Amino acid sequence: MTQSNLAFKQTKIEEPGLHPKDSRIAMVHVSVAFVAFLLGVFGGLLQGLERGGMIQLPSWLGYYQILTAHGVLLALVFTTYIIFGFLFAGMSKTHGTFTDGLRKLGWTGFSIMSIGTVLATIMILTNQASVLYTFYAPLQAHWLFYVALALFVVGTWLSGSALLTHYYRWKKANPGQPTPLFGFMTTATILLWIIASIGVATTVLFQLIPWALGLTDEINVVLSRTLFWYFGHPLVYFWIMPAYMVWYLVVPKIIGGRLFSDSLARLAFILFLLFSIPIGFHHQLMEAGISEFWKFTQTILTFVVIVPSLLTAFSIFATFEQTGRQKGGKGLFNWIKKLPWGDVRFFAPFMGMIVFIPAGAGGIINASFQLNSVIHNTLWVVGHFHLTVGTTVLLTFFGMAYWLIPVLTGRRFTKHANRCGMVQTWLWTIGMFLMSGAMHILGLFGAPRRTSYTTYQDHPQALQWFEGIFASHITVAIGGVILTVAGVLMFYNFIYLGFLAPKGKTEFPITPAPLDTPNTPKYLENWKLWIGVAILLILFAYTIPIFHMIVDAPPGSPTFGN
Ligand code: HAS
Ligand code: CU
Repeated sequence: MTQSNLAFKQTKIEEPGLHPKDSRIAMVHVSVAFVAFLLGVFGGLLQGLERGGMIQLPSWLGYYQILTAHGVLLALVFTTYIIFGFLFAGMSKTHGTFTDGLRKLGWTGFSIMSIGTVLATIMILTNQASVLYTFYAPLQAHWLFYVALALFVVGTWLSGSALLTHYYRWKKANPGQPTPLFGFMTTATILLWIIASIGVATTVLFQLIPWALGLTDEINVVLSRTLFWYFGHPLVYFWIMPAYMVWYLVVPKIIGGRLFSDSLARLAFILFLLFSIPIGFHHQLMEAGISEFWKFTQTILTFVVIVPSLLTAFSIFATFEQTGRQKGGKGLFNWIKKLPWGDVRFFAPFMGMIVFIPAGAGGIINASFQLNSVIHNTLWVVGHFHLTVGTTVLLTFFGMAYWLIPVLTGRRFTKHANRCGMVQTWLWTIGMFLMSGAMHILGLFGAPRRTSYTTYQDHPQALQWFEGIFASHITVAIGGVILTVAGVLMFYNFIYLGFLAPKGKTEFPITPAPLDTPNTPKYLENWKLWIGVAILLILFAYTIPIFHMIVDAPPGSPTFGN
C-alpha cells in the first residue's frame, strides 16, 4: 500500500474550495440520495429474506410493495440524486462558480424532483403503486404515482438545463479552446438523459395518466412498454456514464497519474450518446407485437454500444499501466503493485471495474437474441443488474462519496473513514458475489423474477436444483444480509463524513488534461451534429415498429392492480 497517495496524508491543499452555495446544492442532493439508499437497502433485505423463505411478511406489508420501494428508491432515486450532486460539484470545480440564476434553476429542478420523489414514495409505501420500478402496463398504480414520475422527470430537465447552460457559457467565454473533459462528459450524459426521458414522459402523460384516471379504459400495452424501454435502456447508461466519469477523471488523479487519452474518452461518450437510445428492444425480445426484423436491427445496434465500454476498459487499463510504470513498476505485471491499494477512493471503483468484466459479459449474453430466451424473466436478469448498477456503479459512487462529501462539508477524509470504506467495499463485493452469483445460477435453472413465490419451484426436480450450495435462495438471502450490513456501514460513513469528521480540507481529485488534448479533433465537440445523428438513428430504429404498434394495435388489455 502506498501511503503517500492517501488523502489524509495530503495536508496542504492550495486550490480554492467550491463556492459554499455550490457545495450546498450538491450536498443536499447527496444527502437525499443516502436517505433513499438506507430505506432501499432495508427493502432489499426484507425481500431477500421473504423470498428465501426465512421470514413471513406481516399482512399489512406486501412483497411487491417493498419490491417497488426497493427498485424505485435505489435504482431511480439514489442514482439520480447522487449523479446530480456529483455533476453540480464537478461543474463548479471545473467550469467555475454557478451564477445565482443558474443555481436557482438548479434548486427549482431539485424542488420539483423532490415533490415527485416524496409523492411517489408515499404512494408506494401506502400500497397504491405496487407496480415495480418498471411500472409495466397493464399493472395499474394510483394516478398520483404517475404524476409523481412526471414531476420527477420535469425536475431533472430543469437541473439538467442549469448544467448544460453552465457548460455552454464556459464554451462561449473561451472560444476555440477544448472544453474541460468534465463538462464535455456532463453534456453528453445530460443530453442522453433529456432525449431518452421524453419517451417515458410521453407514455406517462398520454397513456398512463389518462388510463389511471379512468378517462380511457384500455391501454396499448406494447406501445407503453416500448416507450418505457426507449427510456429504460439509456437510463442504465445515465447511471454508468457518471461512474465512467469517475474512472476517467478522478481515479487517474488518485493513483498519481493522468488520463491516457482525451480524444478516446470523448469518442466513447459520443458513441454512448448515439447508440444507447435506439436499442430498447433488447428488453423486449420475447414480446409479441414487434417484428423480428426490428428486434434484430436493435440487437445489432446493441452490439455497437458495447464498443465504447471496451474503449473505456482500454483507456483505464492503459492509464493504470502508464502510471504504474512511471512509478518504477517493471515487467509484465509488476506495475500493478504501484497502485494505491489501501486508498478506498481508488479501491472501491477498482472493485467496480473488476465486477464489470463478468457483468458486461452477462449483458452480451442477454443481448444475444436467442440466448435471451433462456434468461428472460428469470433471476439471471436480476443478478445481471445487481452486478452492473448494484455493484459497478454503486461501488464507484461510494468511492466518490468518500472524498466528495468532505469536500462539500469542509471536513477531512480521515484514516478512520478510509478504514471503514475498505471494510465496506469488501463486504459489498462479497455480499454481491454471493447474491448475484446465486441469482445467475438460479436463473439458468429457471427461477422466475418479479415474483415472491411460484408452485413451479415445488416440483421435486426443481427442488433438487434449487438446493445446491450456490444455487439456492438461501445463498441469495445470506448475500442480502451481508449487503445490508455494508449498506448500514455506508450510511454511517455518509453521516460521519458529512457531519462528524474533523473540519479541514479534502482534495477534489481531477486528472490533469491528457497530453493529447491539443490534438483532439474539433468535430467531437460538434453537438448539433451528434444530436442530429442521434435523432436519425432513433427515427430509423423506432418509426416503423411504433407505427405498426399504433396502426395494428390489438384490443386493449384488461387492467390489473390496485
Ligand atoms: Fe443490462 C437488462 C444487455 C450493461 C442494467 N440491464 C438490464 C436491467 C438492468 C440493466 C437494470 O440485451 C434489467 C431491466 C429490467 O428490470 O428488466 N446490459 C446489456 C448489455 C450491456 C449492459 C449488452 N446493463 C448494463 C449496465 C447497466 C445495466 C452498464 C447498469 C448500469 N441488459 C442487457 C439486456 C437486458 C438487460 C439484453 C434485458 C434482459 C431481459 O431479457 O430482460 C453492455 O453495455 C455491457 C458492456 C460492458 C462490457 C464490460 C467492459 C468492462 C469494463 C471494465 C474494465 C476493467 C478495468 C480494470 C479497466 C463489455 C469497462 C482492469 C484492471 C486490472 C488490473 C485487471
Ligand atoms: Cu438495456
